[in-house]
Amino acid sequence: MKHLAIVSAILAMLALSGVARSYFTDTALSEGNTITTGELDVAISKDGKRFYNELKLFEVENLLPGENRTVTFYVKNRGTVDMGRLTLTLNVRNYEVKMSPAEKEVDSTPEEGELGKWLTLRAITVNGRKIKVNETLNSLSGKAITLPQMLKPDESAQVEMTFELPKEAGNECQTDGVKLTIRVDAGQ
Ligand SMILES: [Ca+2]
Ligand SMILES: [Ca+2]
Repeated sequence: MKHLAIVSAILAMLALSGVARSYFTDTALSEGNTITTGELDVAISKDGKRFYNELKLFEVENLLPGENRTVTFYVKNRGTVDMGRLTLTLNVRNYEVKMSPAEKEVDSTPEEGELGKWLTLRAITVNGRKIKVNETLNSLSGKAITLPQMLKPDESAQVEMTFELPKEAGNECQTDGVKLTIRVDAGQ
């Protein structure tokens, strides 16, 4: 009986020391961790220096049949994300600037311009790399044209668009105009 009492006393001591035990400990802590999303921001410029989200880029005047004109502008990645896809979409609105006497004889629609039926986007050149387009502005209106260019953050590209009024264009598009809206869409 005495033997058993000693054993249980030892067990009780062990249990007590378990509650009060003390070892070295250590902890590492990391606070303030965040996950945010990047910014995709495309901008345009006339001179490649100052970039804007909205900007009129060019005005072409006194174009004659048989002539072509090239306009130049710049597109920049102002965000923090690589741009893997860049497209241009033209929206074309035709108008009559006025009805010249020669035009009146062949144009029966004084409210509606005819220039976009003839005016042709020959090519787009991006950083010296030319893509042939060869479509009239009316047929291009609303279609996205993919540019052969990727842009890393802070990179910009020079874009040239060459327009031509074919020599076959007749008097119906004398003193006509097109208003072009160019939308630049960028994607990852
Ligand atoms: Ca007309
Ligand atoms: Ca006309």
